Amino acid sequence: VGAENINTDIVTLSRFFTEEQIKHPEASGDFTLLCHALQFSFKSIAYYIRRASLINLTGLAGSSNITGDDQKKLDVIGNDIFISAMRGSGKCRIVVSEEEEEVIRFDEHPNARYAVVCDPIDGSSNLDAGVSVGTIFGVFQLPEEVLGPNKTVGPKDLLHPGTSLVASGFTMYGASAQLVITMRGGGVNGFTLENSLGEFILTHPNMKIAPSRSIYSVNEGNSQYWDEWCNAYFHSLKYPENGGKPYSARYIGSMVADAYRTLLYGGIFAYPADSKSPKGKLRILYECAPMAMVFENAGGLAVNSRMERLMEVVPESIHDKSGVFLGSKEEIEKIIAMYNKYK
Ligand code: AHM
Ligand code: MG
Repeated sequence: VGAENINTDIVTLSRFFTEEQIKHPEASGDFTLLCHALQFSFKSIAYYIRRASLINLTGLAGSSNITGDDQKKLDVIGNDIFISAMRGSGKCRIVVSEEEEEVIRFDEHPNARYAVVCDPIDGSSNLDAGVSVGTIFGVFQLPEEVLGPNKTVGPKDLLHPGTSLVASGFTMYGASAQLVITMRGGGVNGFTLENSLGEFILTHPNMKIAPSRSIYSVNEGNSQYWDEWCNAYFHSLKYPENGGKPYSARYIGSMVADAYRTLLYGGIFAYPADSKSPKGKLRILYECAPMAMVFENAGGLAVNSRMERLMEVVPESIHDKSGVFLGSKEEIEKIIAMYNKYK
């Protein structure tokens, strides 16, 4: 490679955060520091996932999380890494993690302005097979009245819709670690972890999802539990009218990986509520809402099983669940049309 072909002006995630902060001269820098802690947790989780099979991290940890799933060793490690990073940032007051029944408060930082929600390792049933998993995160800014040493924060300070998120995104741990982040009212940017440098590099600036694409992603094994409109919709993709080409099916079983592919290629990702799980499987606060924000900011759409905008759904509890449909604008419009036909 000739020297002239080497890009010496790369945008790292750190540089990106700095440039974002400069755009907001009123910003205190707290958010930037929080983001640095977030990116460190993603790098650490990526590091342990890559070494999992070599250092005896696969298999179960011998405890259960609140949803009754067997916890993997890596689930426990990912959770601990995330919580330590948030505590260490000094800018996070409270965390909700999929792996923790209760909220985690950092009372040693009473003036910290941010609340962070996360699923540290989502899709962990895929871990032992070395299939992609991911971390999903969302950031809320706490109101002034709950800040200070004599104040307390609790779950009620987190029961807000996705429209209140100031930032969200995910990191997929696949062939490489891919971080996707978006801020309220902003675009979506994708970064790739360069392992030798230990830096996330901006490789997918201003990501936009294609308006349509004939790919669907859903656990079709649940179809006997689906509502009629839902079955009719997926049937219509496989048996298009007028002899059109049927859709391709792609389902990894890791929301982050399925969503990342959908973001890049277009199509629809769905986990419907059904008769077996009337509230759906995926969690509103740290799975559905952050993903919905990414998809909307990339020009896509995200709705629940009542075809309501996912970003506006207010969770009733921190682990509340919802059906979810997200993807290309025209693909989501198709399912809304089918729902309305059957209503
Ligand atoms: P988890 O948080 O316990 O890993 O479960 C969430 C995962 C998602 O990543 C994925 O979309 C879904 O569960 C897959 O569920 P299923 O195995 O029912 O298809
Ligand atoms: Mg999960």
